[in-house]
Amino acid sequence: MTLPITRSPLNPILSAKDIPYDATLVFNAGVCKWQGRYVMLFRNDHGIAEEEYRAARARGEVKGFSTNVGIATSADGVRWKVGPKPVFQMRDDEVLRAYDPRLTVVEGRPVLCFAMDTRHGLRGGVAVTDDFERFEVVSLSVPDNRNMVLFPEKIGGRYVRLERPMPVYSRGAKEAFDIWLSESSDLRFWGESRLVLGAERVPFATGKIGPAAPPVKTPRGWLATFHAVRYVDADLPAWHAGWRKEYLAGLMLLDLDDPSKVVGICREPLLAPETPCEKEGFRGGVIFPGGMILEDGGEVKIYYGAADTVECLATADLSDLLALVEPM
Ligand code: BMA
Repeated sequence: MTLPITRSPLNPILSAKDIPYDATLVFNAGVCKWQGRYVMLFRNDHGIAEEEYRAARARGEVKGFSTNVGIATSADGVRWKVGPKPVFQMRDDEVLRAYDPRLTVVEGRPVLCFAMDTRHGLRGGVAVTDDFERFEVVSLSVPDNRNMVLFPEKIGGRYVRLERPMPVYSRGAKEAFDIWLSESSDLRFWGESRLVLGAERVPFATGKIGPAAPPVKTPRGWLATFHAVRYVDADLPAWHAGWRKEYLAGLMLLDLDDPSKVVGICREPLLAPETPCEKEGFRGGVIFPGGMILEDGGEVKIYYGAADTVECLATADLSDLLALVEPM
């Protein structure tokens, strides 16, 4: 089945060669429209070159990248100008790194959701900013939770986020992780948590699923991408042996008034790894959407990390995307 979504001929739209400071893997970006331009925050893993990394892994050593978050801006959402230095980074005795930024403008203010690796587990964070220079972290979850994305407006008087906790004991299968939702009155305290979509309901997932880009509002419901893992039998091209997880982009529609209710889902992956920059890289076969913009004319821009190495763009028509969604 050919789905009505078109990859940008300029892909990858952002990669390490575009970055004016140390950069190796530039991917899993969040994107929003703010004050008349597009703003992208991207993950930058750096500090080790490809050959050095491959050689260390082949010797059985584990080499970690350093990670920061950089900024790029754009007038058209396609061609990007990268800021001179990283804008967001977390590291101390406890915190190893912050990564996978997701951006939502809510009540005119940019909000950043991010993942954080710590010595005591993976946490999901929420930060607010007024200038993309200073970020105030207002909330950090208990472990293990991440992939948080905020809806662009309050629903029923509360802020709402999708998230992906990792229940290792209770789900009966390795990495059977699902999409959840929580609400907050102030972005700090989160509760009323409930299940949105179990991994077993996604026909093309054989492993975990999780939120991807922050949802966009349409007359028929909240349109949301998600990521889904499909295990494969042979190693995929990667900078290390043993990589056997394909990451696919999924599409679902959530109820406008109660977004914990799934109205429908696209039964096929919206995007599966196809092009060289999606199939080959640090971890080949990975597509991970992090940004979605609905333009006034109905065009939807979907930004996604490819192969954990570069950032790509695909576009589709809103009506075509809505037509793909079938009742659950
Ligand atoms: C997930 C996260 C993502 C990454 C993906 C594929 O667990 O770490 O940041 O893109 O794996 O490696």
